[in-house]
Amino acid sequence: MKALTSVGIDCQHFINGQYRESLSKKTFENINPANEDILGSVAEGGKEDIDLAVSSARRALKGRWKTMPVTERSKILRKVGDLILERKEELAQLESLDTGKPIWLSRSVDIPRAAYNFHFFADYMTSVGTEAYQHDDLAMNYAVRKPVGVVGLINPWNLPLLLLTWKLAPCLAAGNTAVMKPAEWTPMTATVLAEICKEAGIPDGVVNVVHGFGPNSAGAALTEHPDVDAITFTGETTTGTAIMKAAAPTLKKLSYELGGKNPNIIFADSDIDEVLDTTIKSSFINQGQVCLCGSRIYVERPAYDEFIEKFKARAEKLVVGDPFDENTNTGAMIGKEHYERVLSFIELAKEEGGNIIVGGKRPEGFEKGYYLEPTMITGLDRNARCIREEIFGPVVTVTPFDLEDEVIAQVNDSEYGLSATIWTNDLRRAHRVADSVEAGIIWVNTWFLRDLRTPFGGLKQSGIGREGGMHSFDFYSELKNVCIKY
Ligand code: NAD
Ligand code: 6OD
Repeated sequence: MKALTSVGIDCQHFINGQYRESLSKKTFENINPANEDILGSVAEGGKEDIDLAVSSARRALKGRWKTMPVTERSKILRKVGDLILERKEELAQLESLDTGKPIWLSRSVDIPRAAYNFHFFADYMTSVGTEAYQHDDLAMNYAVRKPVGVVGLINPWNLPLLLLTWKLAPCLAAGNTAVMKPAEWTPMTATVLAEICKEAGIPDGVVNVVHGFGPNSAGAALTEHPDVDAITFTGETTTGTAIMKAAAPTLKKLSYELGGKNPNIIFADSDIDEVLDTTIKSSFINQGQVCLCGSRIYVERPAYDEFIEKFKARAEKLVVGDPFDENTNTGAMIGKEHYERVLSFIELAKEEGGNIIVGGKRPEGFEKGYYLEPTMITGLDRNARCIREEIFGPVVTVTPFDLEDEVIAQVNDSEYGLSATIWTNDLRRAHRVADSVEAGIIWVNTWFLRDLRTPFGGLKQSGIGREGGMHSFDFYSELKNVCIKY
């Protein structure tokens, strides 16, 4: 592993190509969720740091980044991906320290995918075109793509580098400059990414990072800033509402990837063992803290008892523990406040008449750290809060159903519409149910199988707009139409 030279474990802002402390000199502590130790200090950004970062991004927008030939910009972005891979082990360790996720997960998913986000958009950008329309014999119209300008990127803590790069790569590919506000609980990999971007040849001021909190802090200052042209946000639905209000007076372009309460619909004609291989992951990977996790499981009645028995047996075998132990299946949850909130949902489930079939408590032998046994709850009514609200932890509810129409009605009776998984060997039913379920992303007989060209995003309260391939380019570009009269 390369030594942690650039940032150590203390995190500073990165503005105009330089690491720097907050103008106020304020810092806050970064806590290791696995043992509650202090990992280091983080610069606490405020309005004045955001002002500095935005003016640096604005200046850089007039520089060579925007006018650079696409092939050159593409080469630099490819280099960012290469450097992420070169520093994969260091980044994986920082990600697991910050989040409490198992090191194997950081090594196999978070960091390789962060590199791939850059590699993918570096390639994709070289073939992005625009529209042209011949207007009879009167005129020719053609559209040109321009960068939107200075973009604010606000990110959550669950997949810190993966989600940040998912936004940053297309943002830069389209010629914009960026001010990133990583989640306060996970500042480390974003701090290293800034250095990587500089090393790859991205000019100073194009990529800026300001750490800090959301409301009344760096996050709010970024969304309110009159010189920021667009905000791309991934996080909770309620935060999305706050950002929309703050961004309204300056009419910013917005892209939202928000919360979910994703259904997993299992028909009895499926192979239950194959279903379980994936469903255990879609329930508990990353301690259930993935927006796409299938937290509401519906099982067709003939398969229900077998599913419950086998799911319980598999969940009991999962090893909860030290994120740096290679045998750990699920590590620690992100922090105290979130941990207590998830535990309060388990208490609520009991009050709502639910049965805790497996899990529901801190595993034995852990006095410190935010550990929770993988938890399955049955017996809840469709109006129970645990069925309706996003818990965002290793907690799933399981409900039997008899009829296809009945399960579709239950599944769609939700404020959310991010993703859904359908398990069946009946092709016609797969098409029918996929068509009827209200979600932006549907997986049939699989889960989280990603092709980065596809539209990614949610319906209803789960988001606005789509990311991925051309959809990302459309968000990060302004289209200008030129009409030339013959
Ligand atoms: P969060 O909304 O609390 O915070 C996300 C980011 O927003 C953080 O950087 C935070 O500091 C900032 N923020 C908070 N309040 C703000 C404000 N008023 N103004 C500006 N910025 C503000 O979300 P979280 O707890 O970090 O993440 C978990 C949530 O994210 C879950 O709801 C999950 O479903 C969702 N999520 C969705 C997707 C998706 O693709 N749809 C992906 C990952 C996570
Ligand atoms: O795979 C992706 O592109 C993506 N945005 C995943 C989001 C996961 C949410 O936690």
